[in-house]
Amino acid sequence: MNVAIRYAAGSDIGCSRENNEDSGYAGARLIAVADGMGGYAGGEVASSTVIGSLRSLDADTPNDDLVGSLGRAVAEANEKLRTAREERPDLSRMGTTLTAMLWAGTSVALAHIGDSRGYLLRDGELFQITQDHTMDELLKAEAEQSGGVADPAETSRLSHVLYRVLDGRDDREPDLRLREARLGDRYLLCSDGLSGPVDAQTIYEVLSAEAEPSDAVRRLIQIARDNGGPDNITGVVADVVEAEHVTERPGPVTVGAAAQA
Ligand SMILES: [Mn+2]
Repeated sequence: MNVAIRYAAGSDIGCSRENNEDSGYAGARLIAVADGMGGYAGGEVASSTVIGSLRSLDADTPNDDLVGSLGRAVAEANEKLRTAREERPDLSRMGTTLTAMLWAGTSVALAHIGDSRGYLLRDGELFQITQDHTMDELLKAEAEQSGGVADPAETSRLSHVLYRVLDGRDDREPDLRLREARLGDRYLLCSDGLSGPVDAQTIYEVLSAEAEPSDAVRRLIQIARDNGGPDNITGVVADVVEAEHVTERPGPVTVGAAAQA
C-alpha cells in the first residue's frame, strides 16, 4: 500500500518573548522542529540555519539508508553552524534543538537532539517518542541505574538545562532511530514552548479530537498561549494516510524564524 503524510505546521512568538527563535518545517518527506537559543539574533540564526540546511532532504529521492541520510544531513547542518559562528563572533553562544523525521513510505528515520519533542498517537494512545536531553532526565536515569531516586529539588532546578544541542561544535550527535509508521498514526513534533504549557493529557485530547492536522496545530498553539505562553510555540502534525486519499498536495510549509530568513 502506498502511504503519504498529511501535514500542517504552525509557530507563534508566544506571550512574553520579543522574537521567535523557533523554526519548523513540514513537507511530503520531512517534518522538523528546531528551537534556537543564544542571545542577540543567535537563536533565530541557529534554528533557521539548521531547518534551511535540512530542507533539501525533502526533495531527495528516497534511498535505502534513511537513517544515514538524515544523520549526514544533521552533521552538515552542524557544520553550517560552525561556519556561521566563526564568521560572526556575536553568535558564539548560539545553538538549537532539532527533532526531525524523514519519510519513505512507512519507514521513517527520527533524529533528535535537545528538548523539543516527538509524540505518536496510535490506536488511541499517546506515546512520547523522544527523550529530553536535559540534566534532570540524566540525573533520573543515573539514579535509576544505581537503584536510587534523584533528588527532586535538584531535578527541578535542572529541568531546563540542556546537555546536548546543535551548536557547531564537535560530537553533537543526535539520537538516531529507524521507526515503522502505520496507517492511522498521527505524529506531533513540538518545541518546549508547546509541551511545557500544554500537558500530555491535553495534547492527547486535542490530537484525538481534531480531524485536520491544521486544526490540531492551531488549537495546541492557542492552548499554550492561554496557559501563559512563556516561550515561543511551534508544532508540526503529520498523519499517515493512504496516498490515494491525499487529493490536495499543498507545498512544503516553513514557519517561525526560518520563514523570515
Ligand atoms: Mn523553547
